[in-house]
Amino acid sequence: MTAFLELLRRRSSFLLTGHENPDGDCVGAEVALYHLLRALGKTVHIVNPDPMAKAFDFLAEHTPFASARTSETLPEFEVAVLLDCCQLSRVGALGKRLLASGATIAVVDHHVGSDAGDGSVCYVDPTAAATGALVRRLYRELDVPLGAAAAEGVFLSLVSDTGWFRYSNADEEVFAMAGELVGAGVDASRVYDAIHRRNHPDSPAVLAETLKRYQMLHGGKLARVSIDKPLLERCLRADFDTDAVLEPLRSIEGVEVVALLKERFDGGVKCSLRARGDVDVQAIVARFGGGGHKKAAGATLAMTLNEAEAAITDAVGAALAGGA
Ligand SMILES: [Mn+2]
Repeated sequence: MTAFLELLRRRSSFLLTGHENPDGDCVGAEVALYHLLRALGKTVHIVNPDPMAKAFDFLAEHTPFASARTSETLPEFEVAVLLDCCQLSRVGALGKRLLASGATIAVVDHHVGSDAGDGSVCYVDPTAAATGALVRRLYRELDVPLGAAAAEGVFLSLVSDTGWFRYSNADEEVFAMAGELVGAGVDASRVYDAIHRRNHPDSPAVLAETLKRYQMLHGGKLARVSIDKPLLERCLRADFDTDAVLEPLRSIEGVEVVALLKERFDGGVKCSLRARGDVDVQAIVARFGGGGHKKAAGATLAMTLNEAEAAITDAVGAALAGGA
């Protein structure tokens, strides 16, 4: 943290970015760091590889967001900060532009192994529940008061990565921060409604169709669902967050691992694993070049959907047997 704080103090212009299809932790942490840097008198821009998802558009009320897809030129910056990821390859086509800029690459992240990524200055803590929690700690170190917009950002980070405080990473720091953030004016139910209660009219039908395809494997310990390209197209048309299928599967008694496999339009299969109990899904995806956390991890597999189903099922089976 010390080296990262030093970087914030010494440099004057920053570009904040995160992984493709930025999730709530990523954009929430960006918002919080944006307002911290502004409070320190710095020049700062948020430029993400992709446009903001509709679910998070309420953040734009107080914080400007740009997308690299629509920005021909990047603003001037001395430091690029990757949030909630650590590799330029995760930032899509923007990664090459950041590298070519010659700017210092910094990383703020809570994924396992992120200090070995592309950052020359890293603030990484895999024990933190969310990247937004790390940014909150920076406010404290620098003695900068947390404003309303930043508080909403940190709150979004926490609820995104803890599943609204249900997962085992919802630790004492998370609950203490949540109380403090609500005290600072965050309207939790407004945030919930903004994210989860503005769904497309087709979303229940798409959820039903997706859930129809789940399979129970390994004696009921693995629940697996696959989304092929035609179904993925329907999901996209209904602006449907496919992660919504994880919870009903995770809720089945005896399930230890949930696997969501999505065929990608540009080839390969995106696999997301969630664990309940002791299985380390980060170790499972590591052998496929993926990453994440012990209980939530993902990888992109250069395989057909059928091949990926078999490979993931085998790997989860080995982990369940204690051979991960
Ligand atoms: Mn995260």
